[in-house]
Amino acid sequence: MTNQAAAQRVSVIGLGAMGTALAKALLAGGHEVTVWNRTPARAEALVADGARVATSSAEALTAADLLIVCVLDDAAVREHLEPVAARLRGRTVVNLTTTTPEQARSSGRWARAAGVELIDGGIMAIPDMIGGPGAFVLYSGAGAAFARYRSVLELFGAAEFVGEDLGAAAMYDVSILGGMYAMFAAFHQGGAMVRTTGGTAARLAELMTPFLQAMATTLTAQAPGIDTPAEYVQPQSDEFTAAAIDLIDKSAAESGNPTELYGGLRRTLVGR
Ligand code: FVH
Repeated sequence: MTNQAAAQRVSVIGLGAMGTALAKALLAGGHEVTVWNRTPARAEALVADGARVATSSAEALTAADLLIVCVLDDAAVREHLEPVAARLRGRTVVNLTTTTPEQARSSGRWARAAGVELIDGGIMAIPDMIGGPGAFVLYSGAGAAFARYRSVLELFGAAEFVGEDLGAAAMYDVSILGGMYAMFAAFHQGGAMVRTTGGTAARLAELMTPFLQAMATTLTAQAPGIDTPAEYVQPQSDEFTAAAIDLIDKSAAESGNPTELYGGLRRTLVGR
């Protein structure tokens, strides 16, 4: 990835697997990076790459204009940011810690009161992917700050701004992950089902993968059914979809497998 951002002073708070990858991407991009981690040993490896190590979170949080926070959870974020809120006025915080949408909005309330520009982010990548072509990160919140720092944030992967509502990035994030887990659950259930016929999950994977890839390309065409339902003519009737799901449910029951997955799918897709 090429990135021509002017060198910025950036602090990274949290050097777990993901925070370390983010700090490395910033250093590789030529930025002046201060890092802090609760367990100091994790920061040492980054010194050789050019990072400066802060001795406290407060020091790191006041050492730069752009603050990247990537710790375990919302409680850890608050533990370190709220005590120094008064010293963060005018700075931009990009919180890449996974939170719920409501936690992100709640952080927005203290940030507004403190004069901090807050951007919430959802990372759609694992640490090894950071800075590579497949990685993307969802952002929401302070749009002007996002525009200002976009080229820095693009060092992590493609930067997708999804709205000024601070909860938006987290909501897109959990929705995408929900799609992934629904697919995994259906594969695990299907694997158990085909094994009752002498088949294998490995063979199912071979056959299911290209079919699901093709089905994924229909999501955009289905979106108006959710966004503007009054104008949408669905290609398959609810009766057809309900009957198809009932057939899967019956096949699961006949093979001695659980059926709760399909009841939920049916209620979501056809409302009953
Ligand atoms: N790793 C991934 O694939 C996912 C991709 C999607 C986004 N997540 C989220 O990123 C956050 C950090 O994840 P991580 O992979 O870096 O997690 P760990 O390697 O377990 O590191 C956790 C760091 O959090 C620090 N920490 C925990 N509690 C506190 C606290 N109370 N105060 C300060 N820091 C805290 C921990 O410090 P230490 O244990 O080394 O002292 C690590 O730096 C996370 O929200 C994922 O959901 C990653």
